[in-house]
Amino acid sequence: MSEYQKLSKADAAELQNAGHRLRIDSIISTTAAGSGHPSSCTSAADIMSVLFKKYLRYDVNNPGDAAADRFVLSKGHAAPVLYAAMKEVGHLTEPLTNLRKFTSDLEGHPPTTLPFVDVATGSLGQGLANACGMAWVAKNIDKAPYRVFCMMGDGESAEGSVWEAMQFASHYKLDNLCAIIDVNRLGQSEATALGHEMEIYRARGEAWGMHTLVIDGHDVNAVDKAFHEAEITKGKPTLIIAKTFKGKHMPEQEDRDNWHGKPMSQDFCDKIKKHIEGLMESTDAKITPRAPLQAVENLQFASDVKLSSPPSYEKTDKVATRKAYGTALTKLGDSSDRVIAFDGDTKNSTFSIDFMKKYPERFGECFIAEQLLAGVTIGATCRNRSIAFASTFSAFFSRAADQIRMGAISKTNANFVGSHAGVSIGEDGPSQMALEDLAFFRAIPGSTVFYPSDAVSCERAVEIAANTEGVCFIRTSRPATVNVHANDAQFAAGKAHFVRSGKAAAIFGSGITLHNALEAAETLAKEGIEVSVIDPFTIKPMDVDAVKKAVEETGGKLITVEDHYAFGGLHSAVSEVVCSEGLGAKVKSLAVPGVSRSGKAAELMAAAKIDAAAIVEAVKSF
Ligand SMILES: Cc1ncc(C[n+]2csc(CCOP(=O)(O)OP(=O)(O)O)c2C)c(N)n1
Repeated sequence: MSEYQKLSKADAAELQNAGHRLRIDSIISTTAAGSGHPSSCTSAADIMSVLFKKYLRYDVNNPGDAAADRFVLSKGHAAPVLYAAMKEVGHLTEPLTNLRKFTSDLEGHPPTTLPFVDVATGSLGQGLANACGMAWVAKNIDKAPYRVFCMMGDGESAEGSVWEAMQFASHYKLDNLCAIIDVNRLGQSEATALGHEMEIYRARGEAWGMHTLVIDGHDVNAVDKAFHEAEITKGKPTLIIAKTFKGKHMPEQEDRDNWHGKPMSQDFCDKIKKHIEGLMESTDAKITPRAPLQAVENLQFASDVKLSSPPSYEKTDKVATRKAYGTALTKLGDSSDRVIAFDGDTKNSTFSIDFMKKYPERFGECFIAEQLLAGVTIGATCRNRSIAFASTFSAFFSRAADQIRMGAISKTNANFVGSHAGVSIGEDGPSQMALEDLAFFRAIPGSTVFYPSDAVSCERAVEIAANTEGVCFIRTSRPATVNVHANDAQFAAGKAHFVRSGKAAAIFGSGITLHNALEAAETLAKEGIEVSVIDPFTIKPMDVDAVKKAVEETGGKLITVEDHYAFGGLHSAVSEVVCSEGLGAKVKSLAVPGVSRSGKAAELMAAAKIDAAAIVEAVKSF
């Protein structure tokens, strides 16, 4: 354990001066932009100075290198102080006055287009879960000594997701993680609930299992000592709770309400700059950031991860797609030790348990904390460190909608697998049924939405998702169903399968409703009515050629049948193609009309009119 060496007077002066330079740069850049959050930057400036100049290990010319320590600015609105820090150490040469300009990557909140930003932040309360994912991967997958730091605001800490993340960090003994709360007493519209009640923060941090330190966040000596202690603390993550003042060293703004998110006028800017320059001590000390301890291989996005063996089912096997997910994930895990999985205490229902049993060291239990689950998974995949899958009941991903939305902004490659879709889960009732999930995941930019209908296609969906960039969502079903596709069937995103062909109508079904459609087709065939039954495989992208073919062959008689509410799912996807391609077709929608209830799956599907009988009726009433 290395002994703490107190800062020399000269080094302390230099770190203090650097803090002042970060303040000045944050104020100047936000004044130039005419918007931004200078007062939120100035409270954090001294902590940023010590962290970026003395503690973070990175190559200033290549801060995105895999070996580098990570920094997550969870209070993303303080982006100017992060840019100022990267300028201070010599990385950023672009004028900070480009802040918030359309032509610059110095966006209002940190974007992942900057090499020193791994996850987009700005929706408060999410950064720590991302940081947990990175630290978990560092420890368990990379097994490398790089560390992860995360800076939050005190207002931000009202988010429950912050404390979910601490619970995860302490459960997994992430001693490579250091969280910081910049307790500047003020939020956006008023003071925070706790103000400067530092002992209450301490008690909370300790209660969540963090090695908790309360310090004066403007005293560089105290900040330095705290970062040292975090570095040598083993077995526990550290939480530094720093008492600071919003608008520190801005004489007319410091510790005053109503200055959040307000840039200074040029006049104020000039005056404050002069004032802060007057506080600087002369020193010739030079402090340069430390290099990483150990090289770590940079990884590209993998696009060649394969199932270790192809699907092998008997035609008559009845297998739920959720079970096939567990099988496929395990097979992917055989092929690549970068495949990892997280779950939210539903692993025996989603079947991620199968993966956990074979690869326990690559499985992370997030417990019943879905925002954490999504945040950790997004953090774990960044810089291509892993191919990560998160699973829970699909309904519960809605709790993490904001994390997933932010994941898209981060350009995440995280994969989300939602089981227990629709009314076909049966007796558990509507609280457990996902009926909006397709609409949500389809709306995410760059997403791919898989809805496999049997075990064979589900295994392939998992394989394709692992190799597909952007957010992938796989919707799995609870009931066991027979296999529709041959073991050697070929699958691709945006490639539908005509499972049956006929001219009376074309029925698009996914998951359980594909089976209902096939049952209906049998019934209709007995009456001499032949219909097409189409398995789209992906609801996004939708196979345009398949929709065109269905329209041509049936004279424009299409039916979509889905175990989902009527808007944003399969009907929307098929109708979008009909509209955008200018196809002459009527698209009848069979979808769950409203809130369901407990009952047998067959009863609930009949009540929702998405069962075989309803499909027969829809075909006949064209
Ligand atoms: C989830 C979320 N809710 C609300 C906001 C709007 N907002 C931006 S900054 C802010 C206040 C943040 O206060 P604090 O965390 O204490 O940071 P400070 O600026 O004081 O350092 C708010 C409410 C947001 N960005 N994200």
